[in-house]
Amino acid sequence: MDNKIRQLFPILQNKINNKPLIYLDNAATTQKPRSVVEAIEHFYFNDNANIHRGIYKLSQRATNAYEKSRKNIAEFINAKYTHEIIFVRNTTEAINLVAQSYGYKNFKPGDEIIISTMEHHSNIVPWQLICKKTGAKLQVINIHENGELDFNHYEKLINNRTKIVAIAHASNTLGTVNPIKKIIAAAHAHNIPVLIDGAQASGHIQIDVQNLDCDFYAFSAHKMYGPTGIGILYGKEALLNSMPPYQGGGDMIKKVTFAETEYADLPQKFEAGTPNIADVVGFGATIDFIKSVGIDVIAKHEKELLKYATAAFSNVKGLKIIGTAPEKTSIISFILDKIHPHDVATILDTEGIAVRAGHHCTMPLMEFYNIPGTTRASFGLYNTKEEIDILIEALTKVRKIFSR
Ligand code: C6P
Repeated sequence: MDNKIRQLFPILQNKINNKPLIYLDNAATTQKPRSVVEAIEHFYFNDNANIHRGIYKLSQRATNAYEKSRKNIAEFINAKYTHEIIFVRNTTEAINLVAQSYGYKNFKPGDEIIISTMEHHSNIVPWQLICKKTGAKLQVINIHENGELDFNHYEKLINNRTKIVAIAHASNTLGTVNPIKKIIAAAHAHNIPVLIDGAQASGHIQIDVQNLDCDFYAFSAHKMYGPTGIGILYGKEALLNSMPPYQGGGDMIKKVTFAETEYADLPQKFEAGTPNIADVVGFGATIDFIKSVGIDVIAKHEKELLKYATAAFSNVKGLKIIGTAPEKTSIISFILDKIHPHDVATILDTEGIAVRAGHHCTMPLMEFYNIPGTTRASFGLYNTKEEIDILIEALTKVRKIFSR
């Protein structure tokens, strides 16, 4: 990846603690290119009005910009219909929507929901909430020590009580990319729908929802160079049509009387209230940005960084990588001797290096590995091998400080 890409991200010119910023926390959120920020600014300066309501020109312009983004995203993930894209705040809200709407309608006491040991809390807690309401229960797929899913165990868990499978495309802590096509096919053989948590895949891997044949797919714009506060839930038309809205309000109705309400068609049925219009527009610009670079180019660059970093990390004494599955995204979690991950991250910060430390919202996974947390470096399209070299040097420094 050339330097031109880095120049598109003004924040990367920053100094932190008098050192050039080395941003390696892309799994938490990515930085934003100028084009995305400018698209949001342009919207507020030129097109801002509420959508779907106005008779006047400006409101029509705002509506067009909003709906254009939906179309852009639908095409990007190869959805069959644009109205299969529901705008939500983030991946978390998308999963809550499915749990509260699909789950509330379909789950009965004794029913089962399959998730896995490596899930983010956002793909655990929403299911626990609906389990409490409906009497359904969670079944958890085991993983192997290297962070790969135990597919045999998954197949054993599927039975006639299984009502949904909800699984991460890629793990935010381990980097493991799950064989979701196989997972989906196995569930569909029993007519069980599958939700994919795509938070760590979108922006890194080409997503084709029709090819995957997933029933639901969720992701957040902010993890793919887009704005915070906006994400999508993709759902197959028939499933979304069968589900009740889980929030009521303006813009999701056809007719309201005090006796009853007739809901709007998709996608409005699930978009109650004034949405995050400007960030939807920014999300559209994000897709344009990714397309202009090329998702394959991004994937190739990140693969190279992962390979380079994995080799470099194995030369650091006392460092153990947590998560060594053969298929990974550009995420490396590690422990360094007995040094607490927070101490590692704090010292790295003094060198201008931003990494995340802790349980990464995967506490059950930490329990599986019997560790309190890890330090995590996660790479994006603007990261370089030189930055990895500086990280390695800094880790050696951390070890020295703690060996005194
Ligand atoms: N993981 C991380 O540092 P939201 O916050 O809704 O945009 O994304 C939630 C989420 C869901 N699933 C996975 C696999 C994720 O990684 C995340 C977010 C961030 O790892 C913040 S905790």
